[in-house]
Amino acid sequence: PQTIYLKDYKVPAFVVDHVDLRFELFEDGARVHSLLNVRRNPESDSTEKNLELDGDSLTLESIQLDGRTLDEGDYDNRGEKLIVPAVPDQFELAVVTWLEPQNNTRLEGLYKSSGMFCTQCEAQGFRCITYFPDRPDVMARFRTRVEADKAAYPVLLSNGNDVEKGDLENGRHYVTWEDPFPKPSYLFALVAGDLVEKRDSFRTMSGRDIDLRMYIEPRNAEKCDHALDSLKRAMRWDEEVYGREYDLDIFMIVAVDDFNMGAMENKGLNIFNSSCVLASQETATDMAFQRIESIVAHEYFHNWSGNRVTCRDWFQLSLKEGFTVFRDSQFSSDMGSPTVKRIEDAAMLRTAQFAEDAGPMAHPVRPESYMEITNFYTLTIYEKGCEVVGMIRTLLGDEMFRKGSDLYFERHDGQAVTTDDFVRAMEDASGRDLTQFRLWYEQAGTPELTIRDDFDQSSGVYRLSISQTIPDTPGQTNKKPQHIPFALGLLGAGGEPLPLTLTADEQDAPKERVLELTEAEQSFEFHGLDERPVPSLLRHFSAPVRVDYPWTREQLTFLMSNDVDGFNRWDAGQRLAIDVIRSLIGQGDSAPVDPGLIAAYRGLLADDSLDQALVAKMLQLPTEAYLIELAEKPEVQAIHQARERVLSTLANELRDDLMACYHRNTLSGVYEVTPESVARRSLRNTALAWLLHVNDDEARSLALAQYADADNMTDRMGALRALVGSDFEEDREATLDDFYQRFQKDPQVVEQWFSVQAASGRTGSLPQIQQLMQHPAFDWKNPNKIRSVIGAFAGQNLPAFHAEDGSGYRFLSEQVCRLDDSNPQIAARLVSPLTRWRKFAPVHGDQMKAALEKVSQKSGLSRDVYEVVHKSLA
Ligand code: HT7
Ligand code: ZN
Repeated sequence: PQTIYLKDYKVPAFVVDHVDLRFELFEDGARVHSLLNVRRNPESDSTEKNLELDGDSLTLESIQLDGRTLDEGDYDNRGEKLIVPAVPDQFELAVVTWLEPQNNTRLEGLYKSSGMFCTQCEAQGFRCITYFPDRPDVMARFRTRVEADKAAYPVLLSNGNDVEKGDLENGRHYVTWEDPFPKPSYLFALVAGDLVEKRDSFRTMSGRDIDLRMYIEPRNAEKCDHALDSLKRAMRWDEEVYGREYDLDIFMIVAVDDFNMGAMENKGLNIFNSSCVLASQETATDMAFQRIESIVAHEYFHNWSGNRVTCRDWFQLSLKEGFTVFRDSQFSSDMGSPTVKRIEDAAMLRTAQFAEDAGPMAHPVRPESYMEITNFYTLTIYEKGCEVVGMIRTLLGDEMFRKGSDLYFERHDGQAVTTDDFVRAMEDASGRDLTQFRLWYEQAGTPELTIRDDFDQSSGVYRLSISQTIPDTPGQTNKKPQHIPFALGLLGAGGEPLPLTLTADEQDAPKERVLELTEAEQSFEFHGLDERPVPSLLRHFSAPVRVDYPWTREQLTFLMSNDVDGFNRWDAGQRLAIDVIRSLIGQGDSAPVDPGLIAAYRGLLADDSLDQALVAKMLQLPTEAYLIELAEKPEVQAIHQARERVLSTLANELRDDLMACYHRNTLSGVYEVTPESVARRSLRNTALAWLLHVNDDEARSLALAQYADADNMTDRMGALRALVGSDFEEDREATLDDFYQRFQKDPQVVEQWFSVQAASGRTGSLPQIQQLMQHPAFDWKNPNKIRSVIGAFAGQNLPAFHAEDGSGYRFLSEQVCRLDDSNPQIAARLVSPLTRWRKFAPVHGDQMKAALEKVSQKSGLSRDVYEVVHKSLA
C-alpha cells in the first residue's frame, strides 16, 4: 500500500460548490445520482487540466459533463480514482453509481444495519457512495433526495432541513433534505428505516427553538431520555462556557446496532452505536450512563469544533478530536466530580496511550504519514491531543484560553484548517509565544521527568532538579526538550500546604505553582522552609509525562491522606500499591503484604468524612494492564499472582470494614446518576467483589440477594461480576444463565454478558471463549459482539491471553485473519495487543511475533491490517 505524507499536501485544484444527490434505495442495491457543480480553485496555482475523483467499490453506470454523456474512452476509471481529462474551468458533472449496501460488511459508506440503511463517511466512506474529491478541504453545500419503499422505510433522513416530501409510484416515497452549511463529504449522512421518533426541544441563548429528534427501533423507545437530557445539558453548556450556539433548526440522533466506532458527528444528523446512546436504569450501568452523556456531548460539540471549523487534511485530525475530547472532558467535570474525571482520564492515558506511544505504531499528535487513516483514530490523536489542548489552557489561564477559542472560531468559521492555526489563534489572543510548545504536536513519545531533591537545613532552601528526556520512537530520534507545565505543591510535616517562595525576598508566595519546564535540565529553589517538605508533584496530572522520583512508602502514605490535591492523593495510593505489588512478584503465596498498605486502605474505608467518590477510586487497585505497562519485561502470570495476593490479603484483613462499607452504602429510593450515588454504588460493589474474591459466605448471600432484588443494572451487574470472580461455581453459572434469560432480547445487555465472561479468568479460558463465539447471540458482522468477546479476552483477560503456550496469541491471529475480509477496520484494531511483542521476554514475545507473522502472510491482506502488522514487525 501507498504511504501518504503531510509534506505532499497540496490545495485542491478544483472545488465543489454544490452537490445534488438522489438515492434510490432498493432491497438488492442502491442507485446514487450525483450532480456536482465544480470549478477551478482560485487558491490553487496548479495547472492541472484533469479532474480527479475518489471512488471505492463502486459500479459506475453513467457520467455526463455539462449534459454530454462521456463514453468509456473519455475518462480513466482504474483503481480508486476516476480521472476526467481536460475539464473546463467551471462545469457540471453528473454521475450515476450502483452500490450493494446489503452486502457491505465493512460498515463504511452506505450499509444496512438491522434492516435500516445508514452511512458512515468519516474518514473516507463517501467515496464508497459516489465519485467525489473525498478530502476534508473540499467543502460543498448538499441537497439530498432519498427515495425508498414507504412501508419498509417510513423514515428518510439526511443532513440539514427537510424541504420537500411526497409519494411516488409503487408504494415508494421521498424526502428531500437541504443543508445550508458547506461541509466536507465526511460529514454527509443518510438514514432510512422503520424507526420510532422521540421529540424534544431546546431554546438557544438567542431564543431560537431547536427541534431535537431521536430515531430508534421500536424496542428501544424507552431508552432515549438520558441521551436527550444529556444533549440539552451539552447545548446549554457550550453556550455558557464557549459561547457556541447551535445553528440548524433540527438536531437528530439515530441509534444503529452495527457501527465500527462509538458515534459520528454528521452535520445535524449524529449517528450512534446503540451501546453509546441507549440507556435505561434496568439495562445500563452508571458507567454507561456517564459514557453516554460524554459521547452525546462530544458529538454535539463537534458541531463547532469539527464541522463549522474542520480539518484541512487528515494529518490534522487531532485539531477536531483533541479539542473536542478536551471540551467533553470539561463538560463531564462540570456535570460530576472534577477530581474523579481527572483520575479516570489520567488512568486511561497512562495505561493505554503511554503504551501506544512506546510501541511500534507511536506517532505524533499531528502525524507525518499514514497508509490507512482509519488506523490513526488513536488514543494519541484523541487523548494526548486533549492533554495538549489542556496544557495550553494551563499555560494561558482560563480567560485567555476562552479569548483564544473565540478568536479561533471567528477567524476560521467555514474553513478547513490546521493544528498550527489553532495554536496561532491561542498565541494571538494571549500574546504568549507557543513556538516550543508546538513540539507537542510534532514529537511522538512520552516525556520522562527524572526529579531529585535536596534540602539545606541551614539556609532553609529546598531544591528540585528536573531533567526531561523523550524516548526514540519510529522515525524520530534525538528529540528536543518540550514545554511542560508542571504543577506542584509542598507539604509540611503536619500536612499543611507551604508557600512556594521562589526568591528569598518574595512575599506571600502561592501554595501551588505551575513551573514551566523548557530545558533538558532545570532546577528550582524554594526558600524559607523550616524543614524538609514532602513534594506533591505534577498535581492534577498537569502534563502527560512519566515521573521518576524516589518516593518512600512513608511519603506516599502521607500524601494519600494529606495532599490537598485529590488527584495526587489517588496517585500516591496507586504508587504505594504498585510498589507493594511489585515487591511481591515471584515471592510466593505466603510473602507478607506491607501492613502500611492495609492500614492505609482501612483508613479509607473507615473515614466517612472523605469525598466518597474519591475513596471509591482510591480503593481500586492498579490494573494488571497498568502494572504490565510499567514493567520492563513483564511477567504477566507473576504480576497477576502478586496483585491477587494483595487483593486477597486486603479482603481478608479488612473483612469487617468491607462489610460495614457494604451496608453503609446500601441505597434506597429512586435511582439517580449523581456523583454521590454513583460513588456509593461503586463502593458497595467493590466491597462485594473483594469479599467474594476470598469466597466469603455471607458476601455470597448478599450478592445473590442483590442480584435478585436490584432495580438497576449497576447493582445487578456488580453482583454478577462479584460472583463471576468467586469460586462459587454453581451460583456463578446459575446467575449467568438467569442474566441471559432475562435480557436475551436486548443486544446491549447481551454484550455486557459476553464481556463479563470473556474478561474473567474463571469464565474466559480459551475453550470458553470459543464456546461463547458459538453462542447464537454472537454475530461476526456486529463489531460490538466482536469487541465484547474477542476484544475483552485479549484486552482484559490478560493471564489467559498471555498463556505460556501461546494459544491466546494464535487464537487472536486467527480471528484477525477471519475478520480481515469482512471488516478490516475492526480487524486492524483487534490485532493491536500483539503489536507490543518487543516489550515481552522472548518466551512470550517470540510467540506474539509468530502470530503477527501469520497474519502478515494472509493473502489479500487489507491495507488496514497490513499497516499495523508491518509497522509492528519492522
Ligand atoms: N469523528 C468520529 C470518527 C468515526 C470514525 C472514524 C473511522 C471509522 C469509523 C468512524 N466512526 C466515527 C467519531 C468521533 O470522534 O466523534
Ligand atoms: Zn470526535
